[in-house]
Amino acid sequence: MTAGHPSEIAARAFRSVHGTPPTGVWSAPGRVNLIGEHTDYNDGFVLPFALPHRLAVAAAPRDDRMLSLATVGSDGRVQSEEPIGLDELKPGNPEDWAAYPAGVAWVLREYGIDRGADLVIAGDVPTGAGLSSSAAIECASAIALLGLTGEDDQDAERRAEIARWCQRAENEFVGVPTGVLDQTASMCCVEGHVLFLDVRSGHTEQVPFNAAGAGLSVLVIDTRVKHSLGGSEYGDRREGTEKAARLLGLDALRDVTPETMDEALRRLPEDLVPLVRHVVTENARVLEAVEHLRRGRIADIGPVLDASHVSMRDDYRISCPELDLAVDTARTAGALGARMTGGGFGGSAIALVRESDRHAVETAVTTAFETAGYRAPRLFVAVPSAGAGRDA
Ligand code: GAF
Repeated sequence: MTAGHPSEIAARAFRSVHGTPPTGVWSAPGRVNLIGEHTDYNDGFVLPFALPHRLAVAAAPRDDRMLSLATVGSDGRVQSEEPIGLDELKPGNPEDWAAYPAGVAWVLREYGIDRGADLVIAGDVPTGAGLSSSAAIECASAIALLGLTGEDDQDAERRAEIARWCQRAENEFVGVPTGVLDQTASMCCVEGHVLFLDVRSGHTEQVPFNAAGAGLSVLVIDTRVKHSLGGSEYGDRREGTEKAARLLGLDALRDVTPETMDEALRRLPEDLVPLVRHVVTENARVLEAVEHLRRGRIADIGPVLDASHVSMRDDYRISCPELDLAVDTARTAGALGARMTGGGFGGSAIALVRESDRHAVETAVTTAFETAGYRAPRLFVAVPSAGAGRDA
């Protein structure tokens, strides 16, 4: 990525594309999910925090009900799309990266935000890394379009509502059947905290998370195996769990608890059993992790992270050899716990490490990837950062 903060890069690119400064610049973060995977679309619990990596949107209004979109690539080059009329927006038009901001504009029209705009986008959230670059672009676009109407500084409730609009853009316009985890993380996370979200009730709790203060780090290991949720695997898992809920006569698998799980599993066809077991035990693990964090006992979540990975690897079957190698190597080298994060099938793992062990863990993972003949992983320490907001 070109040097500089994404907001500055977006503002600069805006000036070079349009010859005038933007009206404002808004940005939204990527996320890691500490725990609670594939629970969101089952009405369950999740526990993400926002990354410092952000997608920025420099924007100005237009009077002709057209939307113009441009993006700054990692080489600094600006790619501009032909402006498109708001009435011409429909799923499939436009496609690729432009579908994300366009999908948001398409959804927002239903809520009375129906004015054209010039948007120029830049960011440093790694794409295809399972770190929610899609949600970041959606949320940044949404708050930019709202900001152009004069609406900034949304309260928590409004932010959650905007997250749901962005999820709709992803589901209905882009065509990917994700839950609401990523968009809620991007909109609602607060610096220095993890966000405990009960998807069913919408209840949120900001739980303080100061890993550095406890001598710990959350190390992100981006395997650089491209993860995509557009393929059939994500949708298959989602359909499987929804079918299981239907067969059990429940609204969602959230209604199965560890106490009622064995009885529920006995009533299901064999292929659905591991899927349900993952969702039920993962929800319980989120609750356990939150309990530790509320008491400030960050190190105690290590074994919970480990158990989560095993469940995703063996029951939900969404890991891959590179993620397993990252997790196993990190643990052997001293991590207190490790798991893949996000949708799976590639992307990133996280490892909770003592700061004093971090270097050893990083070296072990890098060496293991080299020995296995895998692409070099990208490693960085994730610090809970701010949610979406106006930058300029
Ligand atoms: C992806 C999806 F976008 C989320 O909604 C969630 O299901 C996650 O995978 C798995 O927990 O990030």
